[in-house]
Amino acid sequence: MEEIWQQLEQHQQQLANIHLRELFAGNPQRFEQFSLQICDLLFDYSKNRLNKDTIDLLCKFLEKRDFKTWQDQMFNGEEINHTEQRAALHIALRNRSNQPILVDSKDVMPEINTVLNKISNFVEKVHSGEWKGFTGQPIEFIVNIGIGGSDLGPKMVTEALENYHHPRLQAFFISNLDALQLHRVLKKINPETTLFVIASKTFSTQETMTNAQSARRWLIEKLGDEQAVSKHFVAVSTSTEQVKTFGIDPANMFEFWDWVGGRYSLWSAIGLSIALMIGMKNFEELLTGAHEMDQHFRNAPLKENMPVLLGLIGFWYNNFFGTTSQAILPYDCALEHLPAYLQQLEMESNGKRVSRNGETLNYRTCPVIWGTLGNNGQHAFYQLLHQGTQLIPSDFIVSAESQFEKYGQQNALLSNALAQTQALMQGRNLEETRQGLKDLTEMQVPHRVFLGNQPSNTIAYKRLTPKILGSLLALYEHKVFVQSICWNINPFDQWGVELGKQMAAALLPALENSQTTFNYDASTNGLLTYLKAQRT
Ligand code: G6Q
Repeated sequence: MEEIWQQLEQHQQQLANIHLRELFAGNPQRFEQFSLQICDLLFDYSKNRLNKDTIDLLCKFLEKRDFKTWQDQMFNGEEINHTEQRAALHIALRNRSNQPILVDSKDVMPEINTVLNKISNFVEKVHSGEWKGFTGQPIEFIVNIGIGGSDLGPKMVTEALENYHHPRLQAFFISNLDALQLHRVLKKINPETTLFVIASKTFSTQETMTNAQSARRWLIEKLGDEQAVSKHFVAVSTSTEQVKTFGIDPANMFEFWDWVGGRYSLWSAIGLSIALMIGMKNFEELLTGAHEMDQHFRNAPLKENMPVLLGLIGFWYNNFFGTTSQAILPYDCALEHLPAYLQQLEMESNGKRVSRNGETLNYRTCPVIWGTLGNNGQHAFYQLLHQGTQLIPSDFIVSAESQFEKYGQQNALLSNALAQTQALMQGRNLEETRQGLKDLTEMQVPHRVFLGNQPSNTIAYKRLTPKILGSLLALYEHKVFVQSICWNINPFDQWGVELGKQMAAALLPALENSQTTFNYDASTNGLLTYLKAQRT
């Protein structure tokens, strides 16, 4: 084992029995020392089981993993996604400096700007009412049909920025193969005023193509003419051929490129639904926020680098404290879908068991990412965080102001956010419990004890704007990259989703034909028999 890894293990043993309370008691400057303000975000990492030596050692570890070289390779458009032979250049999509970025010796910035202009013109036409539906009505409903990276990002951002929505437009997102989701949307929209955005990098994803075909049939049924499709369907894809095959005019297609990974694609034309809903100016603000975080990530020293610290702290718990999950707890209703978005970003990127070279890893990689709006979580699963048997690091994401402050509820929300991180950190020991709750019987006491020492990060900001959201998302993207370097894995592929897709294709005929006996494993045979019987 590497020497630095051993040093980290030894250092963990020194810290293992020190309570966070002691760390705070011993250092009145702990907040100043272990917090950072960048891109209108405050990152307080003082409530973590670490000291200055921990940060020194973790940064040394990252240097030994050639972090700077990997980072340069990513920013320079090199083929760091080696298993798919492509670059991972989401940073180019929001490169507001416009400095050339080369892929295979070609500057990608001109084509990025061309697509941004095309999006901008289209958004303007939809907003002004110049773009009309088949019967001459302006658009009122934007329906994004996509899945995975072509759904989670656009949906999360669109819903987070509801305050910025164009007053005439409403957005819906369809991803699931279950036709119920499609049905729920179709009954709320008017075919004459609906624009379907078919978002798919490959334009061959089963879920998206199936929903898009059904939506197309619905539209033609309702408007009575196949010609209507060109006024109500646009495509976002890397594949002009597939878009043509589906029946969408390439003039109504917004392009992106194979070096944009699905879960990193909301900054590309995949963000068309976002731009339609919040307007181009605000979409550009989102890009600017991400670009500023990119610049910080690229240039700040490791110990003052927010994504680096966020990544290293996660690595510290995962690989030295044996934690297996990470909670994401927004105290901002606008970020309701952030935990689901981060689940994909982190788990699809770093849920890997072999190194870049294909060797089996003998350490743990990505933890399970989970969470929900923090205030709701308090009345549901926080019990386990406070008194369960597992160490679970949490990210509290806190907005100082509410987007809707009319009735003055924000102080109560903030007091809860702060109290939770404080309670997780401090706990209430046996003595305090006995003293504080005098009427308790001895039997009741242990049930009221809180050990504390549960770590958390707090990321806070004034109020969610497109720019702050852009910075926040880029922060997590780069955190994932930092951890991939710690674990020596390729975060930009996702081969783990393939096997199930192939098996689904192989099983489909058994569901479609009249076969009643099957030749799979006993469980699959039994389930097929049951499900087919229910349907007849
Ligand atoms: C993300 C993944 C995956 C992808 C979906 C949709 O990084 O690649 O979630 O986004 O499978 O793919 P298409 O955009 O090609 O339909």
